[in-house]
Amino acid sequence: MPIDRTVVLHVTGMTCSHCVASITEELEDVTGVLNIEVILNSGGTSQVTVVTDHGVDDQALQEAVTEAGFELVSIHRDF
Ligand SMILES: [Cu+2]
Repeated sequence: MPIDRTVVLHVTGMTCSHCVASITEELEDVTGVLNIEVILNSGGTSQVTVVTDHGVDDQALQEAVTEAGFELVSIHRDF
């Protein structure tokens, strides 16, 4: 049985619920992504948790964040 794993992204440039919606939309399209959880820190560093069961490509996450118009400052994995 696959185990859900998380990747935590630290993202800057997000300010409101629209930002949360657009980053969620972009990340949902990345292969392997099951769920997204955003803790918005308006004007600061927001925490975006990506849940995956098969692993996910860092480069694809990076591109999704950029596509949404924000900056990925770091990636933390539990695996
Ligand atoms: Cu916004």
